[in-house]
Amino acid sequence: MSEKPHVSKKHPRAESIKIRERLTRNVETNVLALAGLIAHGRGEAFDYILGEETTPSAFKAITAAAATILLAERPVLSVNGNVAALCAEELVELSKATGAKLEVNLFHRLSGREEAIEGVLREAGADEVLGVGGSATARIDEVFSDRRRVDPRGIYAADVVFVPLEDGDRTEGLVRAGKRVVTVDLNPMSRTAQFASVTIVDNVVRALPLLVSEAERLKGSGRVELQGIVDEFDNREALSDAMTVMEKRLHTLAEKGIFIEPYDV
Ligand code: PTJ
Repeated sequence: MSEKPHVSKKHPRAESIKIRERLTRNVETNVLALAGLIAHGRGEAFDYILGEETTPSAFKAITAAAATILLAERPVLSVNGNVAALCAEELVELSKATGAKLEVNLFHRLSGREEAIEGVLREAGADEVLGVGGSATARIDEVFSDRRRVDPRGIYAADVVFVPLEDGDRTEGLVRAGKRVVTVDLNPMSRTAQFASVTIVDNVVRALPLLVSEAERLKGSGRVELQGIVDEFDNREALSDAMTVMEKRLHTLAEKGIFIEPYDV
């Protein structure tokens, strides 16, 4: 086990360091792929530029995401190592609030990882976890990585798939296969962010609790109201807003050059 460094609560990056420690521990338990650490670093860089808070347009996307999942007939929440490490409880809560199934689907299908992730989800309260071991027997031809192997009861049959913190081509493949895709991605320029039906440009750590409470709030609503929310949402606008927030923030900071205040030790 790696040693845990002492980090003062007053450290200005204490939260971010705690999350990194959690991810590192999850590499040791086989939940997180090593590449997951690199993916997180990329996300953090975008979060820094975004201002590390949920923007109003990300919140709109969260509401549209909740409505999309609630409207689905066969929704599935796809779980990889990073989201399992960061938000297992919220994924289980979202699954219970919406009736969506949980399926492990990995880019790096290394031995023991699916079972390790299943363990984390079950510990967080999941009753059923699809996609583990021999159960990923179906194949989505439109997807070009190992992620094409899916559970026939889950992603294969799904009409809506939630794929938070995702890599490259899969979203495109799922959309080509006729599914609606909801994602959370801090990089509004990624292929996933660009091809999804609903992209929440936010950190999963902030977005998932909000998504659960929006799903809880909306679950008693009628289909017409939910459909209205979905129809009103425009992903192009959401991505454009996220990029504009980043551009404006960089512009404001660029005018100052030095903007960080020293902190009291
Ligand atoms: O567990 P596996 O084997 O399925 O692998 C999962 C990873 C994430 C390693 C794999 O899918 C991958 O390599 O992903 P990418 O291509 O690095 O894409 C991850 C995307 O998520 C990038 O656009 C990051 O900016 C974004 N991201 C990283 N951390 C966060 C994030 N978005 C939201 N919240 C985060 N905490």
